[in-house]
Amino acid sequence: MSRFKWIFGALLMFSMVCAVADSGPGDPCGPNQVYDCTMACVDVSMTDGWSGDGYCDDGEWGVVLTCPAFNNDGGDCDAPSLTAPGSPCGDGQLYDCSGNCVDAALAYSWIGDGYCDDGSWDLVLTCPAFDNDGGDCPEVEQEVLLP
Ligand SMILES: [Ca+2]
Ligand SMILES: [Ca+2]
Repeated sequence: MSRFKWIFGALLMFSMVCAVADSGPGDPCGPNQVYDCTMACVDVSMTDGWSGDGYCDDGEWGVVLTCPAFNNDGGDCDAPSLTAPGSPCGDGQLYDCSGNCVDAALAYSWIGDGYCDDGSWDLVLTCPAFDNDGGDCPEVEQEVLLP
């Protein structure tokens, strides 16, 4: 009898493990709740209402919908905009950090030249695509290092 119970228990454990493994993003995890792409249990209203709302839900607002189960957030997180800083916009030209089409050679010659190009001289290079103007501009937020 005890052996039978042990087998039954093992089978129960096995089926529970399988049930958990079978769950994936989009599957229910409670009343009106489903798993998001990180398997976090969130309200259905968030996954249904936020998919395809024009905002990329990659975790910034607490819900991650960037997976096939949510159709990659209804397309909200598709390829970066065509005006992304550093993207080419013509012959020898690229977009600066404000989305203006500027001369690529000029932009690159200004990166790290010691002047902070935050728009004062037309070009805006203060974004990660240009390594924050090669370090010409002071960081807005300095991390305070504690001794
Ligand atoms: Ca969205
Ligand atoms: Ca500069």
